[in-house]
Amino acid sequence: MRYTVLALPVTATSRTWEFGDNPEKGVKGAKFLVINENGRVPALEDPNTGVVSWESGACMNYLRRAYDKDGRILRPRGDSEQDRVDFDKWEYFLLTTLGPMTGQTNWYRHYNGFANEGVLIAMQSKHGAAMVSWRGS
Ligand SMILES: N[C@@H](CCC(=O)N[C@@H](CS)C(=O)NCC(=O)O)C(=O)O
Repeated sequence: MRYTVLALPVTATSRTWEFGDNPEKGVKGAKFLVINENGRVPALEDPNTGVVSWESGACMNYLRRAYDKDGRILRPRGDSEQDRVDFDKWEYFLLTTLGPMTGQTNWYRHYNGFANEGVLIAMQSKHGAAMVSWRGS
């Protein structure tokens, strides 16, 4: 989502939230749950329109509709059906494969508090799949 914002003619400020239920700073805290009741980042609030969104795909599509109305910046390479499919397939790959695998890999590597053999095997498998995904992109 960060790169979507950077690509568009819009000024944005970002805020970092932390894991946990700290009422002021946590993604499961009261302040953040007003923005995203699912308690996860990314989320966005657009003061220009009052729109609030979460889920990276929904946020990116909103930003495209709101700030790239003519489809000049974030769009398929051309006007053919193949161009549209190429755009869609990379977007879906990002949302359904690369994003989730990378997220799980980060969780198991850096945040999971209890390591055991099953978790380590799962991590290696996820890590491998995420790396293959990144290499292929
Ligand atoms: N499918 C969601 C995934 C969101 C997600 O899992 N975000 C993680 C960080 S990458 C998070 O906020 N985790 C905090 C938690 O689950 O407590 C999206 O694409 O936005």
